[in-house]
Amino acid sequence: MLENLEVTSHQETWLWIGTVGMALGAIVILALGRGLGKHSHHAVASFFVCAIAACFYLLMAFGQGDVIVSPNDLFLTPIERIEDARLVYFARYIDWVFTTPLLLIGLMGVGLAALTQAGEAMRERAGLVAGVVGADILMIVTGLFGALSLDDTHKYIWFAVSCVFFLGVLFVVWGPVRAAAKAQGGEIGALYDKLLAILTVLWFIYPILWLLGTEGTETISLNAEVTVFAIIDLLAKVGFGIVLVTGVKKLSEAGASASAPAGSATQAN
Ligand code: RET
Repeated sequence: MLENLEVTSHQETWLWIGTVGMALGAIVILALGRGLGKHSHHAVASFFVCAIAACFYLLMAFGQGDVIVSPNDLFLTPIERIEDARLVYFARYIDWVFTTPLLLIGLMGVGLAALTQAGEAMRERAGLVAGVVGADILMIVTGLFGALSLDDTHKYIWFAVSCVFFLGVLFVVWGPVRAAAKAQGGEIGALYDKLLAILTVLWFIYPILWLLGTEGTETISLNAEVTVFAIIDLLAKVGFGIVLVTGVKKLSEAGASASAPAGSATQAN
């Protein structure tokens, strides 16, 4: 659709809201993370999730984060072929390829906190983290391939491949990582479950929006898509980061961890 080839002022406004929201979120998370002591890595990772997103939102607000994909023969064919051209905010995928692994590492840092001893436990932890991060990176990259596809067959095959990796991520964080979180006892298990529920609900919106939006079926306008992406991005990054950092802080203040020895079953790592 031709109207979806334009960066409108509505989109610009929401991209600026995304930029400012992420920048403010980064500052708030840094402030909340003060006093986290040896758990400060959670605040550092959550800060960078928001800082990275702020930079990519700024790139998009400046009009530098989108590209028009069009048939190679655009200028040699009748004007109707322009209908096949689409505007793609490719910058989203660069943002996500860095930030989604950091979000998952934050979640798994809570769930796998007890697996810190050298040897078997550490190897199990490394295996789970590598599996989730690998699948997540492929989910984003293949999603980008789909977004850049003009041919519907290519597009939906890439979408399906991306969904398979998404299900792989969910399988691990709902299966073995959740079991390890539960094994650490009540409070850590409860924090993990809360973070997992927030992450799952929000992350499911991304493929749905992709399908409804200009990357997929063009059921909703690019304006609507940019608006909803900005809102769920803020919730998935700033909202998730705040719940993570305040949750870990509460646990460490309650003495569930701070002075416990490394590898203690009650340590929120
Ligand atoms: C894509 C493409 C099609 C299939 C699937 C997707 C999933 C994307 C997800 C993105 C999460 C992004 C987050 C950003 C943080 O702000 C790539 C849309 C499954 C789950 C959490």
